[in-house]
Amino acid sequence: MAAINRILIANRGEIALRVVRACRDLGLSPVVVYSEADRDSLPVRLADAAVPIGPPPAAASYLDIDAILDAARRTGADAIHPGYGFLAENPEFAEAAAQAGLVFIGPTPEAMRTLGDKVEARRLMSRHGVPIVPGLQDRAADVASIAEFARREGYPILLKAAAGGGGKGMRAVRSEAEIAPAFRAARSEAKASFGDDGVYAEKLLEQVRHVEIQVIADAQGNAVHLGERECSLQRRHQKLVEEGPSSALTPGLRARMGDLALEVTRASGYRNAGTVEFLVDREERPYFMEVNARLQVEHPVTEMITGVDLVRAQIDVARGRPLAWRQESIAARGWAIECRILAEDPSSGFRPHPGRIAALRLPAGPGIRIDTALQPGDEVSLHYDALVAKLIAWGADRQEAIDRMLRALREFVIGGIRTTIPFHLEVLSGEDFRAGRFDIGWVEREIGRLGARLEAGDAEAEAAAAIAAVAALEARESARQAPATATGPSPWALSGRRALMQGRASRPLGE
Ligand code: MV4
Repeated sequence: MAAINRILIANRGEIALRVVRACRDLGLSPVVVYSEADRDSLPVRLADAAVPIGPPPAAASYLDIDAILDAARRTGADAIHPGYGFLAENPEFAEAAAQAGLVFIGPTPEAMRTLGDKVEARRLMSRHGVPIVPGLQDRAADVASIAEFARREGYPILLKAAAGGGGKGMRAVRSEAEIAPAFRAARSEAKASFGDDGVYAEKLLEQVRHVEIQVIADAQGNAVHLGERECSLQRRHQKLVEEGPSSALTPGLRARMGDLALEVTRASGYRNAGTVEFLVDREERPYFMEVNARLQVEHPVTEMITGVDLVRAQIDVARGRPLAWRQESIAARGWAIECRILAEDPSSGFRPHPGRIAALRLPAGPGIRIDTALQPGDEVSLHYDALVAKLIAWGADRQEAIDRMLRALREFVIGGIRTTIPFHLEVLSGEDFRAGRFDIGWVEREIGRLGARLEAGDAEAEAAAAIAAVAALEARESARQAPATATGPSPWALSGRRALMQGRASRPLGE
């Protein structure tokens, strides 16, 4: 048992705040590191201590291992939570933390290394009877070995970086003539992104769904799975909507994939919360893709349907406690959907849209959870991920979850930047989503049609944001002059501006 009293959070934004809250719930002391861009952020305000570690670029702050370990030492932290992204899946960081006497809240460096090498992970899983996509057993030595594989399996094939993951450095190949240039491009991209030019080939699966299984494993070798999340609605490997359960799974397939995920966990000696990623084809066959050896952005979907606090579970297994559950004690209840609210403009090809938050109205009410560190006045910069909030809706069934999500999206106002809220409104009110009719290519195929509808709605959305900004100022003003409001016009009277706002909120969708 490793005693943990103070956790240093090596991250920022909503996930830093999520871990701060878990620490409070557990009676532990949260400390954060922050870059100059995040000095006034909510996690910095709410932590027991906050240590500046450098200028805004991540390479000079959130990726600076020495600065982070130094902050841990100076604040007397005994553990490190890496969140997701940045150093979360860096075995050198996990190792350096252990060397410094800190508990790393994540997998062992060995498991991280095994799972980080896709060729090695595929071989291991194949030995354990986990289905993998037909592909090369080794890194490709030359064009000829790829051509031979493709002649055997047929086109199209997909070149992947051995050190890759999350879709980086992949190249689809549809004929023999394309192999040589694709191989060259994939190698140099892999080298540049991962410092390792190893590339291998798989058969390319098309019209598939991305379904992932959440697992949690302790240091004693116990593991349970917490069901699946459907993550097919994505664009350029940025997930946009996730839900659980997946409407693509039958009870039989769900049970089988749960067992497979546990086999993957055992085979790799995994400890920590983790996600086993599969593609599921139209014949309902699952294929192991990779393990995400960290807490994931979309973990609240699973928390909402199982009631399990995954960050708490991570901390508990890291300090050596055995899992509090057996598989039979885990039950999924109802349906949860997450919309990733990004500072990107969906009407212009998801162009990043930085800016100052001029107004903020967060939705609430039955079944709604929001994970965000956003505060009015915050500057959304280009230095980091565009994710500004995660909106999660729970319902007793899928229909209720969708309806609550739509209600919350209509309440949500973020003034000063453009966001993906209009995109989510269009998707969730559309026929395909309601019918569960989508695959990993859906957003790319539909974005043209969606874009046209979004442009039409833009002027209105922008006006609403500006109005919210004015309304927020007025509300503060009238609160300060409390007696005057009794005689003056009621702040709740339907002024022209308020009426306009409500008009936007009640506009029927899909027009
Ligand atoms: C694939 C694939 C099709 N065939 N492998 C992307 C993320 C990484 N974990 C693996 N990825 C894919 N691997 C074969 N053999 C398609 C993808 C893929 C994808 C997977 C899940 C969710 C979205 C995706 C978008 C594009 C490609």
